[in-house]
Amino acid sequence: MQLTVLCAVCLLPSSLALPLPREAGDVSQPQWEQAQNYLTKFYPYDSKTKDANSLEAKLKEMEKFFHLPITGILSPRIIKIMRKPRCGMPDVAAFSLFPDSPKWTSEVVTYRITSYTRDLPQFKVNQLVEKAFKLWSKEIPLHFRRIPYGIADIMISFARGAHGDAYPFDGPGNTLAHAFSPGPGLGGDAHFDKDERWTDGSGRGINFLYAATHEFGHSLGLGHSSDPKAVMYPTYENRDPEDFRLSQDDIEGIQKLYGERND
Ligand code: RSS
Ligand code: CA
Ligand code: ZN
Ligand code: ZN
Repeated sequence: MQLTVLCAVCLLPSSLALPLPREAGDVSQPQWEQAQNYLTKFYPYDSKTKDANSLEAKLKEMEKFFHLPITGILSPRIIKIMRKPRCGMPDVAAFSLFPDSPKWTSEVVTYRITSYTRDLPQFKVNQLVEKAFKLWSKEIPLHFRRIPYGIADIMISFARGAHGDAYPFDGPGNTLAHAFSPGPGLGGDAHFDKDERWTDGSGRGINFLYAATHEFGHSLGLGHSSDPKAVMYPTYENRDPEDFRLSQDDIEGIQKLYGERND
């Protein structure tokens, strides 16, 4: 069981040949060294050729990923992004699984919603959770069953700040939610930051159906995808949450774990 923010233990290739160009005067030595470590960790190889590549090429991949001008030169702007807390998955390949590919082994997986947000009526949250699970169960031979009390495989809650696991939420914005990969105890559980403004699509705020579908992808064993069309893409910004469906990449990822639904 791993939380998405701790989901990859990176074995770093020693592919660092050339040092990274930096904007003269703007980037200090420690920042420059940290940036090189960051790039080696999160961009271990070329996303197309899968070969080890230079630090400059890694930086260009990162700039591309964050839709920044592609310069290959380390700037204070890119350092700011590196400093933001982020998931430990490399931003390469399309879909990804957690190490050891944890998954649910029973055909029926239970869930329980233990707390709610004030932003949406409870029945609406129940509906959207059901809908999010359906998006996944349409593709795989699993059934999701809601239980009203007791311990479910996937415990779902809204919480703010420190909430009993090692990953306190951070107030409005930044991290919106997190979920644990399949397993006992916290495994599979999905937590949503109560400090966000949650919406069913009818008002401004974070689309709960979208976030729930993403989190349940983690609860089922999917890591992040580098495909910007995938629901398992790591960021909410620039998504179109009003009209979304699982992408081919999400479907391939989940079917790799559970196989296809045959009814
Ligand atoms: C997950 O992977 O389960 C969490 C993911 C999420 O919260 N992603 C952050 C995000 O997109 N936040 C949007 C608002 C902040 C924008 C600033 C830049 N930034 C669940 C989503 C996909 C439903 C990732 C993120 C983006 C982030 C951050 C995290 C700044 C911390 C700080
Ligand atoms: Ca937050
Ligand atoms: Zn939590
Ligand atoms: Zn995620």
